[in-house]
Amino acid sequence: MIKISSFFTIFLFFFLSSFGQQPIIQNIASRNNLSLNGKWNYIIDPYENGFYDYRREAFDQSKSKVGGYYDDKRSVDKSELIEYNFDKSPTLKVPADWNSQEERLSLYEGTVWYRKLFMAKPLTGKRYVIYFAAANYESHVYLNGKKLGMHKGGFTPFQFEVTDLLKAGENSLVVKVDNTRKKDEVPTINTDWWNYGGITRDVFLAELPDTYIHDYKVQLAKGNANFIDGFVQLNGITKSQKVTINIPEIALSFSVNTDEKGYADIKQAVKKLTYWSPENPKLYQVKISSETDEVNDKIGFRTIETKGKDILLNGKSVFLRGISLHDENPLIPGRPRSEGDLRMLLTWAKELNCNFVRLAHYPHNEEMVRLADEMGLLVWAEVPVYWTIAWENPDTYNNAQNQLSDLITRDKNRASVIIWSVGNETPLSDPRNKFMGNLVDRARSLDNTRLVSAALELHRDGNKVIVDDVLGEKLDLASFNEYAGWYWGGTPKEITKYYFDIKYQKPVVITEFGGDALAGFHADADTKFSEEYQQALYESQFKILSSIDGLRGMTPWILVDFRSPRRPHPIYQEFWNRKGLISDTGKKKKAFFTLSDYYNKLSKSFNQKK
Ligand code: GCB
Repeated sequence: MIKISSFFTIFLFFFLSSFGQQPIIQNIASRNNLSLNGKWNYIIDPYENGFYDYRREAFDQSKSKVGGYYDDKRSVDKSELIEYNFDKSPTLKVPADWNSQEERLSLYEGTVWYRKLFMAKPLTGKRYVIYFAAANYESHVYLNGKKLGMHKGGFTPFQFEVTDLLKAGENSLVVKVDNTRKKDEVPTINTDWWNYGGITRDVFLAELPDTYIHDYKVQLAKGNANFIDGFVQLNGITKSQKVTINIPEIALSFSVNTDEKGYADIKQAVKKLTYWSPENPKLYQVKISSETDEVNDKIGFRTIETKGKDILLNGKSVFLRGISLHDENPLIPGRPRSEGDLRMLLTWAKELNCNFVRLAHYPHNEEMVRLADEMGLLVWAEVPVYWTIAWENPDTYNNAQNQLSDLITRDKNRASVIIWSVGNETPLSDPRNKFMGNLVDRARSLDNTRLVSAALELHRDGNKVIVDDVLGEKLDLASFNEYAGWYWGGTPKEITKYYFDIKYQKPVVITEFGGDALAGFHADADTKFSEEYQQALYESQFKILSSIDGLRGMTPWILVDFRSPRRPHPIYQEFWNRKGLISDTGKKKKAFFTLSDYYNKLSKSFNQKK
């Protein structure tokens, strides 16, 4: 164990015991890190024998706290009974879902224990944090037999300070990951995507100075393209420090002084900026240095606002030529594992002539959003408040709010992100309106510079398609999913009779439309699941949507076919949702080219009009 001052030990003790999991550290991946990716030994534990004793009492709640698999015991005495053995257990790769790696786990939902041994050389005066970019869904984390804490939510990062538990030499990190679907969780038991389990994103040990830059926001102020409005937050003992923000390319350097809580506002006039846009995704090197720490980031500056039925990016009208995406790359297959997997998805979006992506239905990888920054794609970012949720359970609300807060905390410096979405297709009721309304307020209180929306539902009266969900009053956009020609309304040629009655004087962004097509299945345009049907459906959709006054964008459903347990058709689906414009083997369907042509024309005509 490393030596640290007793004051520091006491501080850490209170810090760890009172918080367990710490609030997210901004840009932690850029720190001095030891990667814990790679092979982890695992034990499948459907009955949770490694967590509960035979009376179903949790070992880690017992007095002795021993007996759980997290002890990572090895037998030293031949008469000793130990019924597990990580050293001799098989391995899974991290980051990755377990379903795609191991036949026995392809349909598994439950607990898997992961164990990683790693060597560390902790230095006196440094602090150490173990960071998980995501694990689905509930994770209990233990270092050298001691519980660090628990995290719920399959798509947001979490971390634990381990300064006083990290050993010089070998360390054992054990994580119990459970992807059991539960009614009161977020998402709930019912979704149209695969419940991939496991440690699905990067894991590392980060080294930080004793007082470090915990969080910062360096973004343009709402409605002022010449003013940076943000903050910096230090964590540690030396809370009052001078912090300097430096953007060398525009020769800007200024300082702020943090208060006794380690906090300072950043308010600074700024000139000569080249604004970030999809056409010119300009990012600046930004250096933030305190007396004890330094962090570097690449940040773009832009404004986003609505005016009547218009969306203005850097003060200019923009049409959001988008596509929806899941965090899944079927060519891998499963959850993406590397930057290349993510870049492939965004490159396809670019080929479609998109300037916008909807990252549905939950927070995607931070790396994805950084790539969108770099490649010039605007982003709709969402939390998994999807379909039905236990609207009246306060724990469920807190969980949803935590996921939203973590998403906003993580991605608030990304110029690409212009919209926070608080959910998708949630059925109307008073408790739901309250729940969703509170999430909207929460998003606005954390970030007043971006738009807030949700993918709403519609209803029909004859040929009239009505969008009048009360939640829409609180949102910045009129955004809704619309499945004419697939779930209702007849064949593609029959749907052109529909027209829209949208109750709000706001820009309209259609968050979904589409239909399934099995790549390579050709028939006439009335035959469901054929490429021709999907193509005709897109063409008819363009006709009906273009009549909407204030149409300012769309994200058809979806870029690539994705796995879904709800799609059992033995010929056309085989547990794939086939609404992709690209198949599970990477083949572009006819509708891919239809949409790319449409967007190409739209980019020219919309620019000319404005
Ligand atoms: C929807 C959902 C999306 C589904 C899609 C479909 O409305 O928002 O998650 O996958 O429809 O294919 O039915």
